Amino acid sequence: MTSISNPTIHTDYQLHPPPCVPNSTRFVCISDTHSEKYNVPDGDVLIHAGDLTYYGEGLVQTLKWLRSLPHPVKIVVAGNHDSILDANHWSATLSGRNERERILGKGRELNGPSGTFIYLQHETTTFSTEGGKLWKVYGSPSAPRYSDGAFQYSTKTEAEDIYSAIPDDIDILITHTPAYQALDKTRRGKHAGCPVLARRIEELDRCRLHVFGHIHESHGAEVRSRGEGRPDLVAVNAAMSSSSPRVPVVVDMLH
Ligand SMILES: [Mn+2]
Repeated sequence: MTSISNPTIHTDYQLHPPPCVPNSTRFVCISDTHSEKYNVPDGDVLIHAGDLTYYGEGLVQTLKWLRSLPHPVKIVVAGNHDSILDANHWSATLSGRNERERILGKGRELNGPSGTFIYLQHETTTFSTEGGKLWKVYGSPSAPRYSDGAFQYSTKTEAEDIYSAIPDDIDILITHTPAYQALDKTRRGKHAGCPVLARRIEELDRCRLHVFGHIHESHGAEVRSRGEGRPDLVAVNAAMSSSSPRVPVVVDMLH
């Protein structure tokens, strides 16, 4: 039996994936581009799951690149490297603040009416595709503390505060961190994803797609059946940065 949410996923293709499945929305997923540019196939929606920059450097270049891509909808969250976007993390000095404002001002200019992207920092957005399908999305830049970095939390309580803000009825979740035990294995074999996020996702009955990055070495996609009339959940670790070549993960979601 084919589930209504049956997704088609492409993680390995030469330059162009096969055409989009009819009556679907094509999501093209990237993350952890760290100021580098990649070949990105066309699609209805581009999702960037954070780490646009390398320690805050290269934000403007990355936004220019994202702006040049053809996707009619582009949704972006930040990551632990994007310290310039984290007001709590950026330098407390006046020159630091001025520099931040200067760069963010340039970023805002780039986010004009043409070539716009939707930046989500613990926020929800909805959009509809050309075919009229409405999607509800929540995006968060957070991750468990690891070394120094932006948007990180240290305690279970902080994590619960962050993830309890996700609306129950979202279709798509974008976070920088993976959830615990879902494409979150480091090269040392440790599961570095967030258990609080994993528990919250279990409560999101309508969620069909979770896009994240952060743990570069667990790039890929997996589909999890959740039973009891709930749609399958596609987890995508979209991290691009790697010593071996990778392509963006493409997911066609039936309407
Ligand atoms: Mn990264």
